[in-house]
Amino acid sequence: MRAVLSTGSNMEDSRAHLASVARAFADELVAASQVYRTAPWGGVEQDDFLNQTLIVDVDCTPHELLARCQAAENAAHRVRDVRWGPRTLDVDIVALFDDTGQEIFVDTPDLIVPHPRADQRAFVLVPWLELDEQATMGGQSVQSLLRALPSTPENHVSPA
Ligand code: PH2
Ligand code: MG
Ligand code: MG
Repeated sequence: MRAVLSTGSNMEDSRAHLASVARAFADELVAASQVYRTAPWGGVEQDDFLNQTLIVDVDCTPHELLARCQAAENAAHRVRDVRWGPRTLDVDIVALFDDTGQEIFVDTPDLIVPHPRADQRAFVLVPWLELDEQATMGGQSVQSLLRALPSTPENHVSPA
């Protein structure tokens, strides 16, 4: 199964926190985008984030992958308090594809894939497009999803 992961951090040593995820998936890593500096999305006043997108090929179920993403967050001492607020490390599953390239959809109480808000987030779409210009999600091209976003401050993304 191929997974598109979005990593983000705006607390402590954000670069190191992002790097910890690439390290945790080192043997399965297909591609890693550059690190982007991104304005906080979601209306909570907080520091800018660093965001990166990783593509990994893993041999496990979606929920096992979720557990690995949460283990990486826990290793960064992630605390869950403010929704869309500051965090040491967030590792989100953006999209999943089977070995023939067919998109995998998951809709369970603890995991929904594709990520329900990824299509609204330039900080997810821009790094993903860097890795795969032809990327699709929910049957739509990621390029068209990005073009549909307004150029508001919260969609501001630039190489870090
Ligand atoms: N994550 C959030 C909320 N807002 N904004 C940016 N720029 N980057 C993020 O990773 C991010 C966010 C909740 O997961
Ligand atoms: Mg998130
Ligand atoms: Mg998350």
